[in-house]
Amino acid sequence: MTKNIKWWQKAVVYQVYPRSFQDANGDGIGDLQGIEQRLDYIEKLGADVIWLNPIYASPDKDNGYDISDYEDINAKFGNMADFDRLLQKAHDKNIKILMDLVVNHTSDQHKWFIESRSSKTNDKRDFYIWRDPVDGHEPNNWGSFFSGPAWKFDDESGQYYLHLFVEGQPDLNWVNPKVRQSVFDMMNFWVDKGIDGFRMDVISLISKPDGLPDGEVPEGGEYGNSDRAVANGPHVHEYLQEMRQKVLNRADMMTVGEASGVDIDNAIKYAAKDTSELNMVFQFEHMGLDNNPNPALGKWYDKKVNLIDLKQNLSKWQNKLANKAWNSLYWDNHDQPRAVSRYGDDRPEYRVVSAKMAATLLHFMQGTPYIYQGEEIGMTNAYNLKRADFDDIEIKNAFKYLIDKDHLTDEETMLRYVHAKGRDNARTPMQWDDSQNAGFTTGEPWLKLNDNFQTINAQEALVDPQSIFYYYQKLIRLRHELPIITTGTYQLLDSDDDQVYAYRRVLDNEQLLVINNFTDQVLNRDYHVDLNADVLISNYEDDQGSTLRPYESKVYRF
Ligand code: TEU
Ligand code: CA
Repeated sequence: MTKNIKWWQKAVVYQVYPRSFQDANGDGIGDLQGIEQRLDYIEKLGADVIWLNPIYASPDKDNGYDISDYEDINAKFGNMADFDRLLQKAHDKNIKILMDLVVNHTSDQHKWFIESRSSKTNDKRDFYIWRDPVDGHEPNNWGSFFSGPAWKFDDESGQYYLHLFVEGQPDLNWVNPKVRQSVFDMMNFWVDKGIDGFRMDVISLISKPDGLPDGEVPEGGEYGNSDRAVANGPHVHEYLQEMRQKVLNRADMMTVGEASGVDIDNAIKYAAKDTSELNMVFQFEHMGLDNNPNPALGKWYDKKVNLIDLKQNLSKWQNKLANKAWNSLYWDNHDQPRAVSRYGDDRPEYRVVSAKMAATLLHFMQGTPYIYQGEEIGMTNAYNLKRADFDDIEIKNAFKYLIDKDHLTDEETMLRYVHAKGRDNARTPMQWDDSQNAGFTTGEPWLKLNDNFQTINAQEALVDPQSIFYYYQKLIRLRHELPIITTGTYQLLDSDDDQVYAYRRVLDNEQLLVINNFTDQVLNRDYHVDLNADVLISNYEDDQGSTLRPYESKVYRF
């Protein structure tokens, strides 16, 4: 097996959210030149690949996920020459670049949509999903992912168009072969530039079910669940195989599909070993374990995940994908709260130790790990932001619909939920140092900073040999050095222990025992470890055997 390992199976990805990473020209918005200035930092961490969130021309209704020109750069971030230089500089350092591919939808300002909307007989009409009203209403009951209906009425032509996300993000009609060919041509434009792969936005949603049937309405909710109605539609695998033939096979690329609504069986099809489609998917099941028990509130909730549920879920993915497909490993990204706040403990006395615990838990699993910018210094959720400070359309709509319209919750509770789950927790500017605006910008930052930047920042981390940064650096190095981390089998220990997450990795005669105390308690657990066993990595300086201190994490190697 070791011989057939692909480069992306040993790689660690560092995700950069360009808007919030580094501003080079003082306009308060991160940009490509800023990323270039910080390449040394990413190189020092040791990541192999950078995934860039969308940098294409966009009216920014959903922070770049509404693209108006796929072959142009958002002027806020720079221009194509800046991109070409960044790619070159990254490649000079042996760092690869993964581009975000957003092709379930475009912006309503994309020239295809402008034409499509112009008349019912325009030859781009069929590039999008237009339907007549039914009894004066929306064609079906689907809700937008970001609250409200998924259909927008167009006065001019008297039809509705589908937008699974916000109004400014009309869904492309993948049934139309001209749409597919246009997307593949555009992808080839980027492949020809020498990029190293794609992260594919909501790729599980591109094939809509025939006849667009209503979705199931959650109890207390108003709209049908469009995620469940649409995900893994009838032709999605066919379209991805076509993409593989026409684009992906042209180079040695890495692909990861963002796959909301995907279960194990589907993931095995998307990410099968034969690579007829994608290399791996981002599954969402573990992201939903701490959802609100009231389905109408969805993710908006502030209770921590139950460890047994988490173990069951992650172990299922580890075991069932083994030898069949490939896992991606992530705690957070630009859509999720901060890892240490959600899976660790961001109180000052536990922040560092618990961030390292969460990192250990994830990084010894099988799959390709993703580190979201700031995770490597233990950045926390942004509790100082108030309703008026938020920028994210999902958060704004949630306040608007769930409080103002549906009255599902009150403002104070909603704010608590947003502090626990809102996307802006991840999007506050990167904390580089303790100077004004954390070294992110000399101007006015586009989104308020987390007010803890004076204590939590990269400069601080880089001078402290015990920092979270150096811990991640070591995790990455170990993955590069020890094949067992990539190829070993996975075995969960004590599945009913709701305080400690322990597992083994096994390869031939070699073994790793990974032990993580998920609580702030001192615990006692005996894993019958030989006193002479080597501790490969730990977040405490000494080993106290069966005594596990708060959030203690250690890995033995036999
Ligand atoms: O996210 C898709 C997705 O599934 C999200 O709706 C997710 O459920 C939500 O953000 C959790 O709060 C992708 C992108 O990552 C996201 O940033 C975009 O807004 C979205 O697609 C639309 O392109
Ligand atoms: Ca800028």
